[in-house]
Formats: sequence, C-alpha cells, structure tokens
Amino acid sequence: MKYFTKLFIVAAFMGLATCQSTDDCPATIPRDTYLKIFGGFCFQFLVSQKRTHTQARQDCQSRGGTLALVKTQEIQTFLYTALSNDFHESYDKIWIGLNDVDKENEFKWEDGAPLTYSNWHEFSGPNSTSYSHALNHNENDCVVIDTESDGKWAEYPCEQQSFLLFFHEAELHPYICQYVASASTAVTGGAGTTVTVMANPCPAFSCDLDCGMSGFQKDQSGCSVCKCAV
Ligand SMILES: [Ca+2]
Repeated sequence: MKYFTKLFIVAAFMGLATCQSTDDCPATIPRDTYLKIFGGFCFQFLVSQKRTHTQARQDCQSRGGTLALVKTQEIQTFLYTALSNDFHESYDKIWIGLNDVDKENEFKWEDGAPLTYSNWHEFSGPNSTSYSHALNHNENDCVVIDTESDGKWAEYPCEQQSFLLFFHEAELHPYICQYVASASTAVTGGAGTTVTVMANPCPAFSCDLDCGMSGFQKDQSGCSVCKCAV
C-alpha cells in the first residue's frame, strides 16, 4: 500500500511539472522567449543587457526575485541547455546568485542557503589549487556560468577588475533572474486526492533604494520590503 502511495505522489508531481507554464510566473515579468519555467521556478534570461553583479542582483530583487539559484544538477543542465540552444547573443559569462562576499571561500546562495551541489571550473571554487585562483580569489567573490567552458562556474569580481594596474574596467555580464512560480494548477489523482501548491504570496515589488550587496529586508512572509538589510 505504501508503495502505491509513493507512486501516486511521484505521479502527482510529474503531472504538476507538466501542467505549469509561464502563466504561473509573476504578472510583472514579460511573457516572451526569454522567460522559461522549470521545477516550480520561473527563469528570466536577461542575456542582452550587461550589469555588475550588484546591479544584476538588485534588478532581480526589484521584481521580487533573485539571481538564479543553481542548487541542483537538473537546474544547471536546464539553464546551460537554454543558454546554448535557445539564445544566440554574443555573451559567454552569465551571473548567478552565488558569492563569497561575507567570508572568503564560504560560498552562499543569494537566499542564504549554503553550497551543496556545485559545478566549478578547475580554476575556480573553494577547492581550486590553481595559481590564478590563489592570486585573485580575495577579489573574485561573485560567480558566473561560463558558456565557453561547458557551463562550468567561475569566480569574477562583483564590481570591477582591479588587478590591472592602469585600468579599472567594470565587470559587466548578462544574468538570469529567478522567481517562484505561483501554481494555480491543482493536480487530481487517484481516489479523488488533490495536491494543491500554494501561490506565491509576495506582491509586485519595486524599490529605488541602493542596498549594495546586503540586499533588501524581508517581511514575515519572506517578501522583499523597501529597506536595506542590516
Ligand atoms: Ca572569493
């Protein structure tokens, strides 16, 4: 009996995954080819505009999202496949919501979650022993998916390249925002059982404050409010 219960739950979630569409994404996000849904999240591929990591993060937060949180191999594969196959702009490195700004070599996702799954390039990440990593890791605190290296992750300065003596070039890259899909979909399974996913309770968010890397405060529901986090 337990086996069939588990089988139903799996079938229900498979059904849920196939039922979701970009209709379930926040209403403020444009419905176009750059908006895709996967695993209960909406991903907005902002591949034709370049920002510093801080600017990119704030742009995603201004719409109630975060930079992409690539916490599983499945999400990594989905994002890299979309970047490789669906978009053909001239870019190579894409900001994601991972950094070690607070403590060197202790990478955290933008929502505060610790790093478990990772996809580091051999020259990047907390365990890299490369010379270039050792030289620059203190100032390379923000992470990109590098499409020129099979989607491996690499560390870059969040704001600018300061290792060049005479040039201070801004570190500008495209980015991917992530939002929770508010599932309006209910899945009905055997024995009349219905699985319903709660809708995203956060209202549309807009804020002109510049909070830097600390980001915005959250209210009791986990929604962003227009105050800087301490
Ligand atoms: Ca670092």
